[in-house]
Amino acid sequence: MQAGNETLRPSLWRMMSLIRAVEERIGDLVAAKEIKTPCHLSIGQEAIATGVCAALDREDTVWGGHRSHGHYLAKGGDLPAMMAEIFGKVTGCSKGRGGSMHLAAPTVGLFGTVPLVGATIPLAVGAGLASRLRRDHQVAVAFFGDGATEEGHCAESLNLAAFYHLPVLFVCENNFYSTHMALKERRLKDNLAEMAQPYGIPGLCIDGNDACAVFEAARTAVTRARAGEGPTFLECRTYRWRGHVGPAWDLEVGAHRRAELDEWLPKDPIARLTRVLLEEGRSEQELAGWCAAIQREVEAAVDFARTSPLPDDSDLFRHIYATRR
Ligand SMILES: Cc1ncc(C[n+]2csc(CCOP(=O)(O)OP(=O)(O)O)c2C)c(N)n1
Repeated sequence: MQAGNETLRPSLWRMMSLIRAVEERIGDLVAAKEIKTPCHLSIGQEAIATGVCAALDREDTVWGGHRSHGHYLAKGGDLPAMMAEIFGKVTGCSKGRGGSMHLAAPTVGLFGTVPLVGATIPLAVGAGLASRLRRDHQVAVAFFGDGATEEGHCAESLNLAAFYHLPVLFVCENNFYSTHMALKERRLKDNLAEMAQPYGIPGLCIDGNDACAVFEAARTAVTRARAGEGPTFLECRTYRWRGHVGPAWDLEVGAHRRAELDEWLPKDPIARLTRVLLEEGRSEQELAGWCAAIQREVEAAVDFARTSPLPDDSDLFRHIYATRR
């Protein structure tokens, strides 16, 4: 898609709005205790999954972590199957065994979301290496948080990807927190994009709340990767509105939380694109119609999940690799 064309911005807007609506609904269902799996919401960060995935082909692979409802949906994962997974139902995308943190949609290139912090990074590098060996020009994307950059294998993966010019995008969603610890309590300098430099990887720091800017940066990186020119590191700056886990706003966590929210809420990536669409001549009514369609889609997914069966006890040992004793 082209950033300037007529379909890109509405489709980015719709995807961000879908992710927001789905996660707000999940948040309500968690609060009502209807959903039991831990849920890490990405509300406020929707522009990153949306912008990056819009720059990918269906065959390109994506690896997400514990906060990956947005990655699953933006890559084209089936919403009812995700909702059923979160409800623990047999119709879920991981057969109800994984819950919110273990999503998969292999037919659209999402081979797994992995809650081990930083684990997406070597997995994407492995996928990039496989693509290089197959010579099929598939690009692999690792989504990870700022906390994941502190894992040792992040450095090893950057080096390997750089050395072999692998078709990989390292997408760091810098929301400035690792659980409740702020970046400035963990690092001397706030310079994540620069960590790509010693490996000879281009590192860009971009506004992670601007879906069009994310898309443009990802598109350039994808073109580079497909041409055999190697990986790119994108640091996308954003802020997580809700708590580390669960729907609460976490106002009691950290002295600066209220002030930070006051600074970041007006930078809402959806409101920002809404303003652009209205300036371009879309009407409030048109956008309200898109919103209503999204709400209907979300409710249909919740109904599907609610009415799906739970896995049967006799199935407990299926789909596992260990031998039964
Ligand atoms: C290897 C490992 N260490 C610790 C944890 C516990 N843990 C879960 S999420 C998280 C914070 C991750 O922060 P970040 O990577 O910035 O992602 P964010 O939650 O901000 O999206 C931690 C420490 C874990 N899941 N895996």
